[in-house]
Amino acid sequence: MVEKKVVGRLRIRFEMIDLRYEIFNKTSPLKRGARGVFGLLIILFISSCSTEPQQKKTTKKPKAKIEVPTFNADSAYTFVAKQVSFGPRVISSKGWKNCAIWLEKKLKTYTPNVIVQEALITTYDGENHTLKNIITSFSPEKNNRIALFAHWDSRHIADHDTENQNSPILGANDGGSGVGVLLEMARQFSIKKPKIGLDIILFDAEDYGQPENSKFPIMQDSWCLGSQYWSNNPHKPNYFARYGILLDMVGAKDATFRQEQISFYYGSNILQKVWRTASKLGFGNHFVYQNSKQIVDDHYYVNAITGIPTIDIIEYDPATENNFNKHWHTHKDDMDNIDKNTLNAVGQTLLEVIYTE
Ligand code: AHN
Ligand code: ZN
Repeated sequence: MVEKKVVGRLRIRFEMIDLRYEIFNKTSPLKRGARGVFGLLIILFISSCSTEPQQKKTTKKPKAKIEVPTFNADSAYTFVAKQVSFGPRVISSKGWKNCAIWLEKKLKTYTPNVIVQEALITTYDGENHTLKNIITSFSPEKNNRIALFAHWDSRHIADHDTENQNSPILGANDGGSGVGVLLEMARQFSIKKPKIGLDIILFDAEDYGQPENSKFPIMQDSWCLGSQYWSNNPHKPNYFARYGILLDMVGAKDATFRQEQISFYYGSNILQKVWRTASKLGFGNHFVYQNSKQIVDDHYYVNAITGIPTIDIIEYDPATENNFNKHWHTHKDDMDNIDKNTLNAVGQTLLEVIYTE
């Protein structure tokens, strides 16, 4: 029954097609002539349209070339040295207090829009502290914005050193370098205003994470306390940025950066943009087209909590056991661990990305 019905319908359809075919072929000569004239008109119309863009091209003004400022690596280096001069920047310590005062003051010379966000935290060792996230905004009224992140604290212990493991480190590279690059960028933004809005967010208490041999009960999410707080409590209600870039350990000699897993998962297009820009500028020796394993860093919390796609530019050293910089979490992470060429590669790449947005 069903089959018959279908066959019947099919037959009707075929018949209709036949009918249309016949009508088409049996059109009167008058109708065919009219169709020819109409076709000619269409061809004339299309050809007149197609010449239009060419005419426009010749009268169009050449697009103004965007002047991207030159990153000053000497200035960035000085900013790293200044932070290190305060000593270790461990939460609640003297060096940390003085550095916070200096950072706020320095950033206020570039824009009045500087906020110090404070929050009570308890670290894995049961201590209570008030953290300070230092947040600077350029063109805060703009919706089209990018967020730049780094952590400004330094580690309270040297758990990867062979000596003096219980004393805090200077963190020239781990802490100082990312902030140094961002301070120099802030200086550039104050000289030449980019088209887009920018937020420079310096996280506190990134590096107070629980060490492997800790005698305290295991605490989840003991690292990145400043970024966790900010992600849950952004400095502005409903804050959003198109994307974010985190800088961590961006100052060591011959440092290489790989495409880190979490960054790739949340922001592969940003990774491509940054890596492509770096190779265009001749920094392909630093920005290597290779993947690296996932690193739980501030960008992980920003991605997971805020939904702002954020990448991490972080040194990857295949020669070390932990794949971080060879002086990672040791007392050798001092100014001797900082190289202006690396600061420049990162800073100039980011300026190019930002000013061409
Ligand atoms: C961990 O070692 C879990 N994350 C690396 C994040 C980090 C530490 N960045 C700088 N210091
Ligand atoms: Zn660290």
